[in-house]
Amino acid sequence: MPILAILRYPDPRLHKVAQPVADVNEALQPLIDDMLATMYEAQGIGLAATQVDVHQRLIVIDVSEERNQPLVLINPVIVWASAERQKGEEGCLSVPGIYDGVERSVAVRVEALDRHGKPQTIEADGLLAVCIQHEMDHLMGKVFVEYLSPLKRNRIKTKLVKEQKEDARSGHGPQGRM
Ligand code: GNR
Ligand code: NI
Repeated sequence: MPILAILRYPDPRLHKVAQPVADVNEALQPLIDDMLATMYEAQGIGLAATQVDVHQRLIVIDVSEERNQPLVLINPVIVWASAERQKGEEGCLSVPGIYDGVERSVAVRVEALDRHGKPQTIEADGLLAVCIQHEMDHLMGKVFVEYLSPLKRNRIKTKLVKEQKEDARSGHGPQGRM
């Protein structure tokens, strides 16, 4: 199962809007498996297809402690989000080493297809609710740093561009730094 390269901010491809998956079929299964393998390898709790430069509405998530409860959400739609919101610390595999507070709904209800094309409804709160909202933002081309002040965002941009130049020079791959 190949590990996929994760795009790093400020790569403009992170801002592309994903298109709905037209047909959930066998052809999609290798991508799902590769995204799960990539998420586990990177020790993330979620991964959106956008982050591996596939601009389709597909996300994988696993917020379990044992890393054995994979969720696959295809064409996800948030059908309800709590009015109650809370600020929590977020990170992103596409923004390595950066953590900051983002306000999100504390609970959401999501409708999506599973990997077999079967409709599923997920009621989420806690970390799962945060993760779902973070991943759905990716599908819309939005990265969490866009919720931060322009000053913070520009500092992050400068830091990551510098790191990526150093990585390119030393021959370290994109996965070399978290
Ligand atoms: O691994 C991840 N951890 C995380 C922590 C707090 C809020 C959101 C996340 S998602 C992130 C993986 C990722 O970048 N998914 O897009
Ligand atoms: Ni992310």
